[in-house]
Amino acid sequence: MNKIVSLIGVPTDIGAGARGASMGPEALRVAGLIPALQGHGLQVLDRGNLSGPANPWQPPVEGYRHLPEVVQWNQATHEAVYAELAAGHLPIMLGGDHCLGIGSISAVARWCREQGKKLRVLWLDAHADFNTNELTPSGNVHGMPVAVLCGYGPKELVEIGGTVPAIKPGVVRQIGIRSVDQGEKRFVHEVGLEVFDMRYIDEMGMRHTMELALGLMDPNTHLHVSFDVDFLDPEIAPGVGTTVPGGPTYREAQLCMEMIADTGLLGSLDVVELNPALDVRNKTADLAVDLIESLFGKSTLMRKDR
Ligand code: EXY
Ligand code: MN
Ligand code: MN
Ligand code: MN
Repeated sequence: MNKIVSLIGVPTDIGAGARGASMGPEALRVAGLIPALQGHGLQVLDRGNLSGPANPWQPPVEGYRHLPEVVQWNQATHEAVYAELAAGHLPIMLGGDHCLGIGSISAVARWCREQGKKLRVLWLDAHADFNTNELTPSGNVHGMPVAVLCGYGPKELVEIGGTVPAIKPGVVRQIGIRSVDQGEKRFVHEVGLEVFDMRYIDEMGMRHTMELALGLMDPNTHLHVSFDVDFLDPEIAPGVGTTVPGGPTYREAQLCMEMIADTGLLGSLDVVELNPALDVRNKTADLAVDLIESLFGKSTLMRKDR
């Protein structure tokens, strides 16, 4: 585990359907993210927030809302994430809406290619985020980042990492999925995305799910976790713009994070879609910090075999 983590605030709601995720980075800091990470022996560099264009709040054009602004935010994210990886740090992106996954994961993929490392992406989300401009019901780019990373999307976005596609669908494991649009569902099947949806978790349990999602990783693997806070059940995490009932419970989410920590391979993290305008006394931010602590081994000392 890399011991220097860099926090990169990406205060944008440019790709979302509700305003407010732009306040996410500050809410995570207010919830005590920095001392929490330091408490686990990590050195924390807070790089502050990236800047980018304001949200013009316009309707979609050719199936995309705010595409030029989404491109600018993601270019900035890509460069910032790549710089931290090149410095040997573990970047944590404080979102911001999930469109920022395009910039962050394209940077991680570029870094892995250059270093000859394997990549595994865990996509923790209620949504598959696999829409295109033809399939999307909303035009919101936060519903498209996985498709864009796999090469399906506008040229300006799919080319952000230099190599197209930035990643192959085979490196992705999606967990917690329970809201997928009709056409999106067909497309997910067509490309063979590996999805552990809530039905799977209900039937097989989180432990078995995570064993498969984390399976077959050799020690030369860079594990990127893209944690959309709407992954969590809205009863425990109301502060998101696109709540979907029936998500993982507190204990299921903890186990998910703990099993990721146990791999020792976590190399980068996005924490996205936290919307303080919809939260209750920063409850969702507090929970996100709690779960991030588990990702960095909060419960490891309690295990007798360590
Ligand atoms: N599938 C819906 C759409 O594309 O509009 C909702 C997407 C929500 C995306 C959220 C954040 O993960
Ligand atoms: Mn998402
Ligand atoms: Mn989501
Ligand atoms: Mn704590």
